[in-house]
Amino acid sequence: MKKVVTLGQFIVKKQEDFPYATGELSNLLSALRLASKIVSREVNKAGLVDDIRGASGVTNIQGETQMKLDDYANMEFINSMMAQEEICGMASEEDDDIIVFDTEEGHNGKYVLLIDPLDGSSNINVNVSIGTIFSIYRRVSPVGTKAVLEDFFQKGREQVAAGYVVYGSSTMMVFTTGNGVNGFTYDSSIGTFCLSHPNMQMPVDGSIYSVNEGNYRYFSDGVKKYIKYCQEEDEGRPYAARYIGSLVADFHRNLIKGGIYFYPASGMSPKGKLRLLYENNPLAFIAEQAGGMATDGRQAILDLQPTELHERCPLFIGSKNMVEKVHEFIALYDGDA
Ligand code: AHM
Ligand code: MG
Repeated sequence: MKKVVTLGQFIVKKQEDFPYATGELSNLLSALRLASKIVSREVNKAGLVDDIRGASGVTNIQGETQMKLDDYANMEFINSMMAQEEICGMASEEDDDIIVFDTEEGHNGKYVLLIDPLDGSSNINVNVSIGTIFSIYRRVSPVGTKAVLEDFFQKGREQVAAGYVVYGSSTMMVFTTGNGVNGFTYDSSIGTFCLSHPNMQMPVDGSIYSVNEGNYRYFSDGVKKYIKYCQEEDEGRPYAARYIGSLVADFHRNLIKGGIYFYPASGMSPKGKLRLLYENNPLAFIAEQAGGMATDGRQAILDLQPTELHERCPLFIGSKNMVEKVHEFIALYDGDA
């Protein structure tokens, strides 16, 4: 019988591979694992909560107020990190400012966490896959002091770990600590994430393109021409168009099958839609670790210097040859703009 490796065992094993590891990162990953299980449970009964047991935001029969699922996930991840002394602060898509943990309560740790607790908001109430995206950095401010903004404004290249959880036909956690990418599928019958996708590699080429083509008229000439290229009949094209509208789910499929996801700048949103710090950077780290590529159309996402907590930037992410191809079109038709 094949030996099952649980996420817990995997984390312990990886820690043993680093002789001077203190176990702090392992603790953090374990806390994220637990919070993900709780969020997964709530996501699975989302339909029940909204349609049968009363709508979000209203008081249920026990006098408890139902929370919107994205608020619930945010609260769950914040609470789970508050219990971890390794973390000195957090940033979340759901909160305008950074969350600074109290040093007097022992939060002197060396890490900060950035998170999109429940991405794919338009899909939450319609039973379509959604996800959590997270990113961990070593702080730049001195340990023992309160976390500051600079701890969060680091280039993606500095990430210590990054991952996502996709709540799909099954729940999966995929993450990297800079030494390859591994995927774990949640077996709800035993309450455990099991290693199902060791050492994930993104195919160098693919035949799927994922973009919200409804915005086509607002895209640059380079992006428009690339979309037409995807649709031409030649050398394995036309590609299949697949767009779920949940970044994690679209990325996850392309990671496994090969493909490209892009959310470009457009006349409507000059910097695209997606957030650099807790959407693009973590997925870019995973993509590169799996042999894929992620850019803003010209430059590697991981080399961009953040200047704002919730800043947006265009994203082209996926199979290396496909991202390089879209670059050719952008360079040719959009010049230096
Ligand atoms: P959100 O953080 O509000 O959920 O927005 C991010 C999501 C991504 O998951 C998805 O790929 C994209 O927005 C879809 O946007 P659009 O509906 O404009 O295509
Ligand atoms: Mg989001």
